[in-house]
Amino acid sequence: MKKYTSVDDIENLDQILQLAKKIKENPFDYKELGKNKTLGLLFFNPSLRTRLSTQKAVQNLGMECIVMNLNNEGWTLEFEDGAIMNGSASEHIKEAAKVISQYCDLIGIRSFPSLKDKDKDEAEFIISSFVKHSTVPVISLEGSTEHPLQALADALTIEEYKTTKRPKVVLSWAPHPKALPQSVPNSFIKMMKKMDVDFVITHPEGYELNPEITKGVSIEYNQDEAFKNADFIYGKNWSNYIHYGEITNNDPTWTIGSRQMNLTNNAKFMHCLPVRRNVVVTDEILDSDSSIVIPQANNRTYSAQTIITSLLNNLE
Ligand code: AN0
Ligand code: CP
Repeated sequence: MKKYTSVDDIENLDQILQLAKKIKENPFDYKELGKNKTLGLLFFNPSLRTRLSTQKAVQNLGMECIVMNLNNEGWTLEFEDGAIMNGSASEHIKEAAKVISQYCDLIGIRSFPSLKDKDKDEAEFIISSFVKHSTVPVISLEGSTEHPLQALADALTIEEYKTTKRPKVVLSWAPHPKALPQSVPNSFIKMMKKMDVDFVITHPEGYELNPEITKGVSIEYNQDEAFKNADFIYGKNWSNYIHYGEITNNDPTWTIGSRQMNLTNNAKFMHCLPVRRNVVVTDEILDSDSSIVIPQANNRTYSAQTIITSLLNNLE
């Protein structure tokens, strides 16, 4: 593995999941691999889990970590080639990425989409600029179209909690007061396509995601119908992809609660977090035994550690 900015960068998921399980069993067995290595974490947006779990993964590997919030602590960066830099940006990505690469063996970047300029977001403008100008491997800590570390933690969680060989997994849209990225659902869909699961997406009509990503996946507009016999429910809001970045539906009947969960095969409830209680999912579900969002978040450490291990092994 040379970079991890998309679920597409996983060549052999079985191998990666085996490594993740081994790492989770013995997280401190790989301390030699990370010795004298540094991971740089660059955040253009807030984070709780990604920041802390990746730092934890780094500690488990005997590495060092340096973290920077680029939005309010760094120089404003210019990303356009050939820009005349007489505006607010003080430093070009060309210098910044090369300089950071001298301090770090790996670079992780969180950069949410604008949700205004679809073409720029789909080009993963910021992360791909880092990939282009860095001289070390880049990890996405959630980009404008994907959240691949989350998806690997999700895959590991499904592996751990499944009780049948081929579980039914349902990704359900749910309401949210803010316009959110499509990154988490995109990466989750790509991951489910790699796994042996019966996968269904449910969302209101008009909330279709990028058809290149959902190609071949069944879409059920009736949420209750989709939930029938499900083993896993993955709740998540995303903003409209067609009317790009808009909120065109806030129907509270889509809030995931016992009405829908009672239709499932005693399904486990998953969410990447942070989650809005009683908007995305009810207290009743989140506080019940069917919710596995806390162990799911725990798997973020092993997801990050697995990817860092794979990238470091490739540097040797
Ligand atoms: C972000 C999102 O939906 O992509 C981050 C989730 C990991 N969520 C919010 O901004 C609430
Ligand atoms: N799930 C996730 O990535 O959480 P944070 O935004 O808190 O990092």
